[in-house]
Amino acid sequence: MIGTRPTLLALVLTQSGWTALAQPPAEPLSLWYRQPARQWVEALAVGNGRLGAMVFGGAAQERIQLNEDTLWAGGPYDPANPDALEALPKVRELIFAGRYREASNLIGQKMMARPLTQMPYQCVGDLLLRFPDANGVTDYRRDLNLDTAVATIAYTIDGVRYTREVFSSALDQVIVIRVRADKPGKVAFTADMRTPQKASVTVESPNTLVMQGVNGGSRGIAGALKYQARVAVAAPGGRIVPGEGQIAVTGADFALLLVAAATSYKSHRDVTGDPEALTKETIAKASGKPFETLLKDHVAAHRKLFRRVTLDLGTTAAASRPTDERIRDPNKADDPQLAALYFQFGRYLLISSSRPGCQPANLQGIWNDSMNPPWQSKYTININTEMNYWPAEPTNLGECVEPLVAMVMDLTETGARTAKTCYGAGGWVTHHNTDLWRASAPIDGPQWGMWPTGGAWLCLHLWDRYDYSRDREYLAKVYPAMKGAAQFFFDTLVEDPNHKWLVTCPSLSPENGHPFGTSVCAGPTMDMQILRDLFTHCIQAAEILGVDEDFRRQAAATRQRLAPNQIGSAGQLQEWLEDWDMRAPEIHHRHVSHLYGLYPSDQIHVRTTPDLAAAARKSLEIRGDEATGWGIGWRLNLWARLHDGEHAYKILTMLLRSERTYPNMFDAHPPFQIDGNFGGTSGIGEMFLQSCAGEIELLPALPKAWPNGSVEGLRARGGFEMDIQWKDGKLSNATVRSLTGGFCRLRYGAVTRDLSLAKGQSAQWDGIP
Ligand code: FUC
Repeated sequence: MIGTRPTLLALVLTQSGWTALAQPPAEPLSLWYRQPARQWVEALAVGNGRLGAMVFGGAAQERIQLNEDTLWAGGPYDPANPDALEALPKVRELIFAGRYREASNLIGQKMMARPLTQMPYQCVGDLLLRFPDANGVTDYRRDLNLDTAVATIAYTIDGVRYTREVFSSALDQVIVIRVRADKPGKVAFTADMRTPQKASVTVESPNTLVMQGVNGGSRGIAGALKYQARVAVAAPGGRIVPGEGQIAVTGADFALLLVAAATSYKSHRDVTGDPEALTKETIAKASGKPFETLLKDHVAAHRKLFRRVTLDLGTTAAASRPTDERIRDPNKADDPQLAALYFQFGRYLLISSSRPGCQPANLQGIWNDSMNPPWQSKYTININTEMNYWPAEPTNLGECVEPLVAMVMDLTETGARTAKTCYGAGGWVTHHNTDLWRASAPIDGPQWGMWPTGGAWLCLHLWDRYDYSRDREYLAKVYPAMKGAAQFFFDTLVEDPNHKWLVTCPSLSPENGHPFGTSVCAGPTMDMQILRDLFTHCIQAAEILGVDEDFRRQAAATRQRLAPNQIGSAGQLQEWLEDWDMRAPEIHHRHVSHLYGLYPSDQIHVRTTPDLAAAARKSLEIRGDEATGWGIGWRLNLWARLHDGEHAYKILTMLLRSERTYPNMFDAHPPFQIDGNFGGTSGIGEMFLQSCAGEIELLPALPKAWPNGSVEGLRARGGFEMDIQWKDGKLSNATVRSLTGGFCRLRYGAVTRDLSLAKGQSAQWDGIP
């Protein structure tokens, strides 16, 4: 039930006397706190994929910070540098001559995007509710119920219990806020809005606040978007008094606020939308529904996705403490439920920031209170955007990948221009970042931006969508994008004069400098691994679709000539063509790009390529455990793939520290970056189930800390859904369901079981030979 709370109140002695202390929410999958948010990373995030809100929960003032996922700076633009093509042969010559710094300088002069950085994702502004007489608050609680996707604030003043609920409805496309009191006529506040955008706030009598504005320009790219946010206020039993830029509510039994927001963005090349018409229509539709219906529909739409997976790692007394205290506590061993909560929070965030029809989740999902957020809150595709989607397929949220797929389709257009302008090549290319406008040229500077393999990595997600769903019709739609990505590399791979391998050039191993004063090089290991996957998936897709025999042959022949994975003198997996690893200036670098082959790919696997897996392990040991939030997230997945449950668990506890997890459970790079949340969710999942190297492996990295538990609803490649239970550290039962009909091989330790299941059929297995 929503809005319930235990009636039992604890009492604490404060300076002002005994006061009631709020109890934990009834729903264990909740984040909760005994005080309002003082800073943004304490506020609670709600979102419907497109509209986001950060809810602060103050008693005297509620701040609801708003986002709309198409409100970015700038307008359609093409940053590809027309001087690049001419410089390309010289750049390659310098690299193959070992004159890396000179190559880097020439790239800096001739090949980088204009402008050199991309457009920032920006905030809409704040909705502020100011409440009179907020003194003497007792029994305060603020929570976010992950199962209903509703944030609730409740407190008592003078014997009156006040409650506020906030959610962002995917069905009705509005943020809904209800303010209630348990005595009639007690609801009173004023509502107004503020924004750092070029915008005005007016009142459309009698009950609607309207913010309208235009987005800003950035780096010489003019703003081209209009936007509007509308807040409609209803206050049954009370009075609504419109004022100058604000609306006052007095004497109401409850109040209902509906927030709509939209921009004129229609696509990366079309900005002719009508935000006024859109927001008016949305509000008109939603206003026709009573609160209970809005809530019921919202909860149903959320649960349809959220409830597909359950995870039980056991619950201890620690789980009843407020979330911020649990995160602050260095002893995580006593609190197994925190890991389960973190896992589900990642799923919650993906559902809330990446629904079909929206923009993909950016560096901050959709939550950002700034005009110029860290790294512009863009799509960084040399790890971060991909990591956002790592949990999507395995944790049964395949639909949430749709915005990423749509973005890749856009990039095939803009990336084809960049391929032609900068490389004289066919197909399409995207470097290490993109933005709302799908900019695809190299940015920031040679040592970060000169990496042509971003689009190819994104294609892994196109393939995975198929591999998990086995939806042939979908595959036919995305196959041309995969083929176009491959085409670019057919046209641009060059022979490395030393070994005669085919390599990318210029490129780099994201964003790690080698011993020669830059990161620019030829054929970094990661590129070779990504291209091996791309060509393999292209061949498989073409076979399934029965098309393009010549192309398949070309892909196979090119794959054959890529530089292989190599083991270096320290026993490590080499990051570069040459054995430079131990001489690189930052051996503890946060990126572990050459380990792509181990995770997310399965080219390197403990069973199928044990020597390379041992080398990958060595590389990981040399790199060390400490890193940024996402760096730790990646390491977690890697240790799970190495089947080292104890090390994976150690890394997870590092991620759950207050240094890497803010009080509101957002990941701390620092600063906030959402990829660590998603990498964490995916890594926890990998500890229970790995679907790779042609098998579905159960409990491959189960740590001693979780001797008993269960996980239900995880997905595996081939269209399978899995439930797994374990007891005393051993598999006790597993159920596999086939969603599409097909063959699978289950594995538990050394024992395997081959199964052929019809569509809809399920089977049980306890892992005993
Ligand atoms: C890459 C990383 C940084 C950061 C940025 C958004 O450049 O190296 O750590 O995550 O993306």
